[in-house]
Amino acid sequence: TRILTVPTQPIEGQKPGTSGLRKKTKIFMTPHYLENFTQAVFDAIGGVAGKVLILGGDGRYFNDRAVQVILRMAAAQGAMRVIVGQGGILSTPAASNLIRKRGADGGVILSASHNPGGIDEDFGMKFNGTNGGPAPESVTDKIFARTQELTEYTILEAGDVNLAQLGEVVLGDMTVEIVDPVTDYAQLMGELFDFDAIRNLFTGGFRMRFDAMHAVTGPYATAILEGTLGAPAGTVVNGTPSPDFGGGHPDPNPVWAKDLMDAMFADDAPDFGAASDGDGDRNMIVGRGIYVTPSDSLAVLAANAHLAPAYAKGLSGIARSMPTSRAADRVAEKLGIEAHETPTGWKFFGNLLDAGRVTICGEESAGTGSDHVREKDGLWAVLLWLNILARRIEPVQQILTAHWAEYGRNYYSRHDYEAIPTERANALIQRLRDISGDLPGQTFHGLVVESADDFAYLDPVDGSQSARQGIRINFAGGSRVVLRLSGTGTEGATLRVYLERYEPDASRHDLLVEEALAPIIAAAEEIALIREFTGRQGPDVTT
Ligand code: VG1
Ligand code: CO
Repeated sequence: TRILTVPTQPIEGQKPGTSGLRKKTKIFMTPHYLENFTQAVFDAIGGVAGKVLILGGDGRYFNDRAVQVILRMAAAQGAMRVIVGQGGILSTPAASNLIRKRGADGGVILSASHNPGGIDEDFGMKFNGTNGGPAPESVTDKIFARTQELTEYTILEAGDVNLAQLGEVVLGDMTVEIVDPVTDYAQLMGELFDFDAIRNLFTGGFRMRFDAMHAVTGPYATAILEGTLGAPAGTVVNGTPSPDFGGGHPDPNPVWAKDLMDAMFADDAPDFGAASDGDGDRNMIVGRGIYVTPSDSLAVLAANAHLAPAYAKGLSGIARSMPTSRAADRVAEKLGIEAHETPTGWKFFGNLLDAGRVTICGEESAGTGSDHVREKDGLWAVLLWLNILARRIEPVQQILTAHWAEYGRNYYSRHDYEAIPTERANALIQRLRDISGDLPGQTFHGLVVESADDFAYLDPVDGSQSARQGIRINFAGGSRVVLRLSGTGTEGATLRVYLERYEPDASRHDLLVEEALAPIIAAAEEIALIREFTGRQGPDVTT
């Protein structure tokens, strides 16, 4: 084996977004593209010589090739050991767990998460640090800076490593350790939850449907739910990962997981439904005849977490991303614990979790997690729900109704305008920045603006600042609109409009969400001129 030094040039646009670098797969496959970004990551962390890394991805198209390239580059640059999931597969939370458990110096995760996969769809890559969490902005800024000055990279001249076989193989001077992707993760779940109680639930005839959406959680869910917990065979559907996720969007929401919604609203619906995304860090929760919004799920999980062994001592605090509904804040208030509001993206929770300031975190985009790893964790959320259901023996519907009666209901919806011209999206946001100072006191569709700003975050742990994280428009009475541009898309810009109405009165907790939010939607249009700027009559996706 020889080490090759390959001359290269900076490639434009290798800027990590909300969650790593995401591009069309074909872009990632162009010569030097993957290699350049990998080199930039290695350089940004001070090289990989003598280090231990975790490596794996969600199995989407090009995962298998990319893993081999990264292994050869790590070997060429003196890494001591790379621990890879069998077949190059690791879910995002499982990778986070392995980094922590094995005391690794970090990990590379190959995924574009909920974005579709395939040669004509999306691919992605992100780096997680020693705590198991996504690299903070200070590191992603360094990575981006390195992509703009690269002149060469090094790679070992060698054939592919056989990743099908568990065990250790040598690549140059580096050890490649191939591990089962599920084992360590499944063990961790067993430590957190009351598996006996959940097993009894299933023995008692409780029925569930878990839709893995042809993505990475299939093997994890099958092993844990059907294997360890004794759920009947067939509980997990679409459980075999495929490189293009069966041609669908592996995005667990009522639009892309419509089959699950249909099953849960049918006459013979099971008791509980759930789904996860491409890389296994998101979750969707559906009861019989009722969809649980991720924001409500976060609040309910926080309020009931003490029913699971790992959280029996109580929570230190709760964090949510800024656009996530404020339902969780009310739970924190009642529990007398800290509540934090962070910018979108899991990387902003890392410091709070490391410092022990929060135990549970969540995002409106179907992400929930805790201090057990440093990523959101789809199956974790499902298991916490199951643990709660096993202890409360109540339908999901009843748990939600009781929660709303106690805390009030935060009606919530997100409208996405996808692939709109970037200049128009930027202009819309810029205009809101410009007028936000004048909004307070004005009335739109009967709603009085109380405050408006472009959210800026000051990290209370390390003092780092992140500005321009989205426009917040708060109305009197606890309702609000948030507007921001997505940082995970690969085509034009995606405008996200987050709509929230707080309703304390229990006699008004069973409205249709669209009806409950109608005044907020109208006010958002009047303030932000969405139709005019986007040229669209309505959102592409409503969740
Ligand atoms: C979206 C979500 C955000 C989430 C991110 C990564 O980002 O809104 O909450 O953390 O995806 O999730 P954006 O910038 O497009 O709004 V995943 O499961 O795609 O890694
Ligand atoms: Co994901």
